[in-house]
Amino acid sequence: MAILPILETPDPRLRLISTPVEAFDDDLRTLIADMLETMYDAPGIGLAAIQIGVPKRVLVIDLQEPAEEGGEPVRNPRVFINPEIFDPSAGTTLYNEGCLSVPDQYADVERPTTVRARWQDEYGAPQEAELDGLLATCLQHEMDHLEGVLFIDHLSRLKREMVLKKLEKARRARAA
Ligand code: GNR
Ligand code: NI
Repeated sequence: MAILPILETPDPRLRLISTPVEAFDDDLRTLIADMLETMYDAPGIGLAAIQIGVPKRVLVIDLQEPAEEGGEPVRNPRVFINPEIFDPSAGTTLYNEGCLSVPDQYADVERPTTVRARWQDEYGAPQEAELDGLLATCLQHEMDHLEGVLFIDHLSRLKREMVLKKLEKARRARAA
């Protein structure tokens, strides 16, 4: 297992369209283990393979919600291979999103509240579920990465440029 560097915007690799997984082999399971370790280390609640430079349709998500109020977070890693979403709800939810590839910047993004999703697990077995809450939001954010889309692309041009300017300012402050 390895913690890998996370690509940050404007790295052009974040704009690639990821290709479907065909081989459910040990290399895939190593990639998943590395993605989970990198996500927990960041820390983040989701990661797409392209964020570590691998243009494959592989996502990991762990919302790490405490089992009880004030309790320790309990790990619940979820793996989505070749995911698809359909039947988005008409109702939408605003969530203040962030992205490990746009570090420390947050903005409200509106997305369907619930979606149905189909995907494969790490052994290739098909899965299907209706998702809601933060899991629905996060899966939609991660699926955007598979198409080379970042959450800032959902903002108005003015808001996107404000976020990118703040990111540059934070980077300059760190370098100084
Ligand atoms: O850690 C993350 N938090 C988050 C918060 C709201 C909506 C989406 C996310 S995903 C993000 C990690 C990441 O960049 N995944 O691609
Ligand atoms: Ni992201």
